[in-house]
Amino acid sequence: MPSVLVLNGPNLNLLGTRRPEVYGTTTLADVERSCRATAAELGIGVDFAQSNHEGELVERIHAEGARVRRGESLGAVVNAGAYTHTSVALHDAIEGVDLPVIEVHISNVHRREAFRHHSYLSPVAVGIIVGLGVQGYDLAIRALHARGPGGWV
Ligand code: CA2
Repeated sequence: MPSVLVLNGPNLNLLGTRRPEVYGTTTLADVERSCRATAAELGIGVDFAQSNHEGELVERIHAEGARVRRGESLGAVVNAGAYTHTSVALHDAIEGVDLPVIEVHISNVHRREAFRHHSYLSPVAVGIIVGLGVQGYDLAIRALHARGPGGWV
């Protein structure tokens, strides 16, 4: 059974506890539950992770790239948080291991401050879901499942 990785970056552990006007009231534990339910419905596995450390996110991406190469994973759903707008390292990691990534943002970053308008991940993502709230994670899992191991049809 193939799986997907759902990877969350800095401060997303605070989801649902603060700034509900921007990010809603759903917690990251709720998001994990929802992702697991979606994956179960699709008959795939899910690994769920969050880190506030850039290097740890890089290492998770490398490991998932190896899993994709072995046919064990379909790719990753990545909400890199603020590292989206700063991290050449995450860009290089995704590109370096050729990891199929759906980039997710809960908020519509294009309606927010100008510094959130640029993403280092978008050029190396296979798709992007922005501004649809936490349901973006479930939609992204569905997209990786529909894409399958061989890319878009
Ligand atoms: O909209 C998104 O999903 C973001 O990736 C969230 C990041 C932000 O830096 C990006 O520009 C857009 C921030 C995640 C921090 O989430 C918090 C949740 C509750 C309270 C404080 C921060």
